[in-house]
Amino acid sequence: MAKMTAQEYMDRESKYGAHNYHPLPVVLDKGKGPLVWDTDGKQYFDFLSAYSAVNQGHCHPKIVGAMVEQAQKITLTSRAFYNSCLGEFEEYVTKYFGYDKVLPMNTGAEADETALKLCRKWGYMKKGIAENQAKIICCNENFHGRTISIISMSTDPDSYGGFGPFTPGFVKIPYNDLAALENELKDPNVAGFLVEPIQGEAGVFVPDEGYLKKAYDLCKKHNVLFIADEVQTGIARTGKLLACDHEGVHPDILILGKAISGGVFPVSCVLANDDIMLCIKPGEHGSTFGGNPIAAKVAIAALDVIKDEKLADNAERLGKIFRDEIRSIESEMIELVRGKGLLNAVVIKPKNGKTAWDVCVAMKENGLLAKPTHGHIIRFAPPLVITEKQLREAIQIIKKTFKQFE
Ligand code: IF1
Repeated sequence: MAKMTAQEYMDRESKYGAHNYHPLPVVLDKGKGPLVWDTDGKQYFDFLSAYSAVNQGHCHPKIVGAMVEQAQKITLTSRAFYNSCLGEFEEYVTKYFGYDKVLPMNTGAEADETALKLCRKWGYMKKGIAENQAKIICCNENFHGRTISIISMSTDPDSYGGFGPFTPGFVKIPYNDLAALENELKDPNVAGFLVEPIQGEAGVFVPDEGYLKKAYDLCKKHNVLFIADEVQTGIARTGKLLACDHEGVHPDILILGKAISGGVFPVSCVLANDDIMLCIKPGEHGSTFGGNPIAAKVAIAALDVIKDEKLADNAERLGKIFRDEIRSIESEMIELVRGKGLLNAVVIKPKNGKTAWDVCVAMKENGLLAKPTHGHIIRFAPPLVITEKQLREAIQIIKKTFKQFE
């Protein structure tokens, strides 16, 4: 059969697939570490990392090996029975992050939903909130997934538009605003505060130094659970194991996903101590694939890699180089560079009708893949295994690209 062209791949997706995305026009076929190749064999630096799911690099041999080995033993038992892998993962991940217990799920949204349910249960059983009166505070411009209850918290019309009616019980406040938080915490029906330590989708909004710690302390003062969504910021992405670690905050409920599996298999989970986690009783929550043997073995391998290869340190060190170098670019299109570790973003000022999208298409032509979020912000988030040499090569591509728009 004749080799398909990239356009033929794209046309086939358009014909048979839902149009719920607008991808950059590139058809990826292979990945290794920080590199990906398209169907024509062209190489790119991957500066999206599947939205920070591939922190360990594409097709990491240790993680893929764990999946292949387990896939030949037993893949799925459901939780109707015990299996030989889940307890190993549960012990490993609770000790890894310092919690009594873990509730395993599959996607980030499922883990966020799990955290919302757990928080409400705790509110009724432990805080004494009247049935169905529990409130959870969330932040404007949040992103926690795409289920109906999660988009009920959203302030982005693209996320919630046309999907009503919405789940009640959410109180929205401005991000990075402690006064607004304290004001809402006075309501005795508030059970939890759900927050991203850095707002990824919103455009890598890094809150003021001390915001997370002060927010956590305010929650403790009002007997409210501090719930950190580290699906995107966790697993070494921001230069520490968790973004909360930059401020020494230990969330009451920790939500993980994406890179907990290195992007090899859908794995997510919620971590909490017994006084919270045991509010959910047998039969009250679960998932067919949650905690399956492959997920268990893949996640152990993926978390091993983070520690063995010191990827948080690498992210911290290379992130500083990245921000310094990009800030040194003389370009009217670069309004602002912000981020932490290797989660960074460049705010683009359109010029001569050229936008962030045009910059991303040009970077693609030059061998680097990144995608705009919210129109004018380009997120730069390479796999944390990238070397300094590779990072500097990638920075050269970015510099060359911005020169093309002068
Ligand atoms: C898409 C965004 C990023 C997340 C946080 C939970 C989830 C996500 C902080 C849900 C997922 C993904 C979803 C994906 C694109 C990507 C994304 F642009 F949508 F917002 F990263 F910023 N909490 N983020 O970032 O996890 O259910 O997807 O496993 O929906 O387009 P999920």
